[in-house]
Amino acid sequence: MAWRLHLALLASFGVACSSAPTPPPAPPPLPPLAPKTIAEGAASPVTPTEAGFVVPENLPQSTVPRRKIASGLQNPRGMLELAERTLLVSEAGTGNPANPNTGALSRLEDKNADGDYDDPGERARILDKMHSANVIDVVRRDEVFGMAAIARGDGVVLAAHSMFGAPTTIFRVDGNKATKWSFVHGNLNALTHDPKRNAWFAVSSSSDEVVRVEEDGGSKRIVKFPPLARGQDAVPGYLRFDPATGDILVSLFSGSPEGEEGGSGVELVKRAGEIVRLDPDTGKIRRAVSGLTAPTDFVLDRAGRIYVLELCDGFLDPIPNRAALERVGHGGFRRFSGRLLRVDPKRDAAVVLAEGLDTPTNLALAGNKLYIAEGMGTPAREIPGPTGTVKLDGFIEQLVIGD
Ligand SMILES: [Ca+2]
Ligand SMILES: [Ca+2]
Repeated sequence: MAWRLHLALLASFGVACSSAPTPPPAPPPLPPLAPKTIAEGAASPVTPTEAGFVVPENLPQSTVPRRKIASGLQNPRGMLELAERTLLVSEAGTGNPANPNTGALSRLEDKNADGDYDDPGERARILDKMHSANVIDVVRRDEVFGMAAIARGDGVVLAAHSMFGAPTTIFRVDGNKATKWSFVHGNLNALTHDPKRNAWFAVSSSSDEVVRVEEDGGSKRIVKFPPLARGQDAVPGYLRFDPATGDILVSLFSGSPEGEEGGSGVELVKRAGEIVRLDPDTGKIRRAVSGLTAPTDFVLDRAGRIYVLELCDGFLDPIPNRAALERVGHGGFRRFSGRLLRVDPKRDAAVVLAEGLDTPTNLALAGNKLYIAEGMGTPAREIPGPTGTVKLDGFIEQLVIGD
């Protein structure tokens, strides 16, 4: 996950700009977007095309059946289908400070072909004992950091270990082996390969940047996002190359208008999240989709439609201290209220494909199969479930999307 960082940490952990003598200046703030946010009578500086597609409050449903294919995971994040019935999965770990090295990168293989990855001998560790941390003390929400993004491009598979307020180590994965590929300052929550420029880009969530990442270390800032309409940090969480336009699409989670040190931890703003288009050559940003609540990962299909996750529909039950983890509660993000939307910007249309997801963070598309990683937070703590208290579990669901 992405999220915020102390200003002091920001100052200490700014992204290194080893290959760029002068990073481009920060662009001016994006003008306020939704007509509701513009004072009556004021001339709107936003043209309709700049506003992108605004997701309406009430969306039509077109629910697609989904199936749990892996459970008992500890904060599953990045996923990649390596072959039929074989998945590469990163787990951020438990976030338990008493046992801090619980993250992993694993190869899951459905050897008995029963449609799940839960049977004995179906999981092999590629990286083990990776550092894992819960940021309750900083953000008062149950969020775990550790192994995160997985991405493929240019004939290689990369996986990132990305800590809150610390540098990121990127590994190259070959079969059952992972070797260090790069080491970059900044919390790189997602990676994407751009075949047009033959470059790797990443979001540095805690510093609101998109950076170009080089093998063997070093990065170059492409853009630093300005604050959103209510002054909150943009918090870029995920990004994908768009082959149709050559742009990089970036989801902006939207931070708290109080900052992470103010408020109780649940002041996040509903429907303030966006997906924006970034031209990495010029740094120009345009809105593609707005009106999203806490958008996390997204993928594009061949028709240019965007499948996007919303982490939850509300922010409640903050966790003032670790002892409060013992209480049944949502822990900052309303459990089992996440959604998968399909947005078709060309047709100005959006539909709900799945709801009731439990804090979904990552998506992976393979053919017409979509994988969703869910269950963020402290594993086994008691949380409100759809029909009563359940134990928090990390799991992956799969659904099949139509043409
Ligand atoms: Ca199986
Ligand atoms: Ca099974």
